[in-house]
Amino acid sequence: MVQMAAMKAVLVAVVGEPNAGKSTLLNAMVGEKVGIVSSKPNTTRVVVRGVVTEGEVQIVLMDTPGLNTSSKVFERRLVQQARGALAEADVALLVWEFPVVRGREKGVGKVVDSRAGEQLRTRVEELKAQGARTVVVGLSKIDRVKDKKALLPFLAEIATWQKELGVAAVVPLFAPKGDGVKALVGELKRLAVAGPWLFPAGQATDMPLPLRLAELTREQAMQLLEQELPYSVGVVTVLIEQNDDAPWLVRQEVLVSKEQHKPMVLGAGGQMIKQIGMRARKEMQGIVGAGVRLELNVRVEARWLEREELWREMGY
Ligand SMILES: Nc1nc2c(ncn2[C@@H]2O[C@H](COP(=O)(O)OP(=O)(O)OP(=O)(O)O)[C@@H](O)[C@H]2O)c(=O)[nH]1
Ligand SMILES: [Mg+2]
Repeated sequence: MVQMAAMKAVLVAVVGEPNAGKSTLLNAMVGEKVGIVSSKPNTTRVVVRGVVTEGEVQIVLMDTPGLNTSSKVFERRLVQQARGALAEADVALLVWEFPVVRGREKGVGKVVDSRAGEQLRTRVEELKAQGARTVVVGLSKIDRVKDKKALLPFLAEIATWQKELGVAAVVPLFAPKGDGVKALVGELKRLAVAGPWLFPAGQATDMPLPLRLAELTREQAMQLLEQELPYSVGVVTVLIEQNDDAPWLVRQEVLVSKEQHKPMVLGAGGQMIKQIGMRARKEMQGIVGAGVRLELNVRVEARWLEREELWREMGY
């Protein structure tokens, strides 16, 4: 038991461009799938909190939708959410995909973009202007830089302005493999201040279970569906029946905004929805620690992306 008086905490907003690797990093730090991940940008739609408790320190991470501007009502809402998390946080963790460019000579492959330092500085300045106090930079996808020595001039360049801009640490990461994750947790722990924990030790997230399970289905839809379809899909959990000695029953509705999208989500002979369901069910079992029977119904809900009451139903 940690004595109340010894407790420390830090509230961290995880921010960055769409597809930078924020949710992957959050999951790696928490050690459990909290946020969903796909290779398509704008996967995260809701501020997801993940909790890391180590020793006397609790780090609360708020995963945010990628910060980009958009005129669409729904996407504007995502930008607002990310800004809100930033204002609330003690630390902004900027997940920044390390820029690589194709080498000029044949066969050189990808090399560090020489403008990387300048680009990062601009990004940090933007964050400060948006109200970030302390910034920690996670250099994500560092596995794409084959020759790590090529990073040295970049790191030397950022060292010249790092202090002045309030950047507490810069940590190279390959989150899917876990590289750099411990170091990053260590840096965030150093920024914690005396104060009570927000969550009991052992709790990984405060996401309500229906939303968490809906997100797992949406993750598979994001990964398996092509083109514009993933973005028009919403998932609502309508029933969770917890059973002691039988599989749990989870019933969900998969919403699409157009009639012609429905057969695409179902797939030929129902193959697509079956795939989505099978994969989501596996993930769900890992989280609830019991067998799950998953029922999915595809429903056309015209323009759900523009209807706030439906976002609320989904937990956004
Ligand atoms: N090669 C490589 N890929 C990564 C790394 N981290 C994440 N990815 C991949 O990058 C893609 C995007 O990852 P996400 O974690 O969903 O990115 P995000 O920043 O949360 O994206 P949004 O929620 O859309 O803003 C996925 O395909 C990940 O598997 C990394 O360190 N190296
Ligand atoms: Mg994400």
